[in-house]
Amino acid sequence: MTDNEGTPDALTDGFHLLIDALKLNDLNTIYGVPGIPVTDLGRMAQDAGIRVLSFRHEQNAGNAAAIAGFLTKKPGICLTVSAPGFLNGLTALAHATTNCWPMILISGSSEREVVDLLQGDYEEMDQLAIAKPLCKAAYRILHAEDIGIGVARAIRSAVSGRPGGVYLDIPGALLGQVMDEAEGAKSLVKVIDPAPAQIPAPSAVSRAIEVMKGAKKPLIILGKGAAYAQADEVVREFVETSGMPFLPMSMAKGLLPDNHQQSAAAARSMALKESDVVIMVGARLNWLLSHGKGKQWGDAHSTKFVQIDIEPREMDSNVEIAAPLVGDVESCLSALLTEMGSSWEKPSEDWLGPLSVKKESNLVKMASKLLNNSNPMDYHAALGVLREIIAERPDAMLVNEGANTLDLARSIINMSKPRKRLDVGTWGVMGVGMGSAIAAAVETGNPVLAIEGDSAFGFSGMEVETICRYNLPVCIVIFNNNGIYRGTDVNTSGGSDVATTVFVKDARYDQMMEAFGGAGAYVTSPDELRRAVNEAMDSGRPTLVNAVIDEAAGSESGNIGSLNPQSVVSKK
Ligand code: OXT
Ligand code: ADP
Ligand code: MG
Repeated sequence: MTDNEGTPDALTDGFHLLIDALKLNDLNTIYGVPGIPVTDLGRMAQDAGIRVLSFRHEQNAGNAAAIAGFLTKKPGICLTVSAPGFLNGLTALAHATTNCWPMILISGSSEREVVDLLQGDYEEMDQLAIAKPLCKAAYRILHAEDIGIGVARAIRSAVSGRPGGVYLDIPGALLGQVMDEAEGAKSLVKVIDPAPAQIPAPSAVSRAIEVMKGAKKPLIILGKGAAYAQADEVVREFVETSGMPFLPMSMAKGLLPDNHQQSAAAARSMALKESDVVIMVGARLNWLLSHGKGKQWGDAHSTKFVQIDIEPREMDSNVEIAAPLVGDVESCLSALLTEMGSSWEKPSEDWLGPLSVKKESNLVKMASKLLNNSNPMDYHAALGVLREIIAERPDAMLVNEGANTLDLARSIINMSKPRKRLDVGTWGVMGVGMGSAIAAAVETGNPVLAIEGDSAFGFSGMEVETICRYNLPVCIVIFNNNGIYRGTDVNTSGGSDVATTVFVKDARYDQMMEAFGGAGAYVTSPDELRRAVNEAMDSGRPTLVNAVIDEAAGSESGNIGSLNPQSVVSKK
């Protein structure tokens, strides 16, 4: 190509256009694993000032991108190679979609001509077709001049309405396609107002107010959609103006401090069972809330629901919603506040009094358990220590997965700021821990405490090398009870294999961190645990604390043992 004077025109290519399109939209971090055909893309992105974090497995990179989406309201970017790398990333993309977090999985792929004739290309797979049912939207870009619009479409799909995961298919040849640099620059799109406010209809607001006014025992449930919305001030104002007790779902903890007077978290069962009107704010009536019916809700099917959600199809998903309020959390709560005015009648002591008695009794029961100084430690003894450490560091990020390790940490460790608690989410999925910890450190710059069951940690444990490589301020505490739920199961067949839930006894996970230059600690008492974790959180040095937990202390599946099907046939 030449211009009028005969000098060569400046050229660009697919690599540069993709990088420029991401940067133009302030997407400045990529989580991924390099390889054909995206190795140079990662190198060039790094060279262009994007932070490119290379992981040891795509699922962990994808989980990092998913959490980055939750924390920032911008799509987290995960970059993978074709077929196997793509599939490794796909679980995380589905996880992001299920949790309503924005994420874009960008995967290199083989050429259409070869894939569609099934001619056996290197890592051949019809990735677009496979991704489609597992995410919110899936696109393929075939021409360099479409990269700008393709990336824009992916961003808008990920963050607008109910957020979710988007797949972007990048055939290898696209990256090498060449076009005029000026034309290329013109083809890029800066997405304007990617997640527009969604204002609720005035009639829907009035209906909600009427239902709220009729309540004798109202309850607010805050979900991780409310945390995602970053409408923290309005949420606080709504809760405090209403005077209603509130329950935070796991990742909504800290939206208002857990020690807030109106928190009913320590009287959860009573609050759910006895409330007559429940205002759902960015939370779904899924399995985590017993689908809004049954014993947990007092069996009478008399609870009336007001539901605030950006997704209209969420309404009536499980039970009738008396007052659907479709819109974003900030707009809906602001509209409610306007109608409530300054003289809103707060709930009566007939409701708040007994609730607070129940709450106090659970708090007292809990307090005594936390002082347990047993050796080996039980969950309460160890979590009592970590609770203090988090209380002293309100800005620290808390990552949490496991079964007992998850359920007990959720109720024991108070959160005092929004979006500080990251856990297994809607699927209860193990393996999100290290991806979440890495993204938490990268996106916030704050110290991270990852409280991990020994099984949970194993799903993404190799990323300790990644944590050391990038020198991230992550302290992992492994609750080592020698297995899944407990380390005490026996193989009843009499064979020599250990039981299916049991691991190598007294494994030295701490040495994994030491192998890569981080600090390891092996602790058996609350005092040793306190010392090791404080030192790690203060120094910011990558650390793994192997906390020995009584192998008999846990229960099957933690708090959700009732979900296990029971066999009625006795074989012996
Ligand atoms: O009101 P009542 O009296 O009822 O009391 C409640 C509260 O009021 C009270 N409370 C308090 N009291 C005092 N003070 C305070 N501050 C306080 N706060 C609350 O405490 C009780 C309980 O309150 P809570 O927790 O709020 O309420 P509850 O009833 O538990 O809430 C219900 C739920 C459903 C909302 C809640 O339980 C919840 O969110 N659960 C999430 C559960 C979950 O997702 N679990 C993870 C999955 S389990 C299983 O699937 C596992 N696997 C299989 C597997 C998975 N998941 N993924 C993949 C990819 N492959 C396989 C595996 C392999 S777990 C697992 C590994 C497990 O082993 P580990 O070694 O990792 O872990 P360990 O178990 O430690 O060994
Ligand atoms: P939890 O597990 O904490 O109960 P869920 O993930 O089940 O939370 O529910 C989150 C809900 O929040 C989803 O239904 C989602 O559509 C909704 N949501 C996400 N972002 C917003 C927003 N900005 N405004 C309103 N609703 C939102
Ligand atoms: Mg365990």
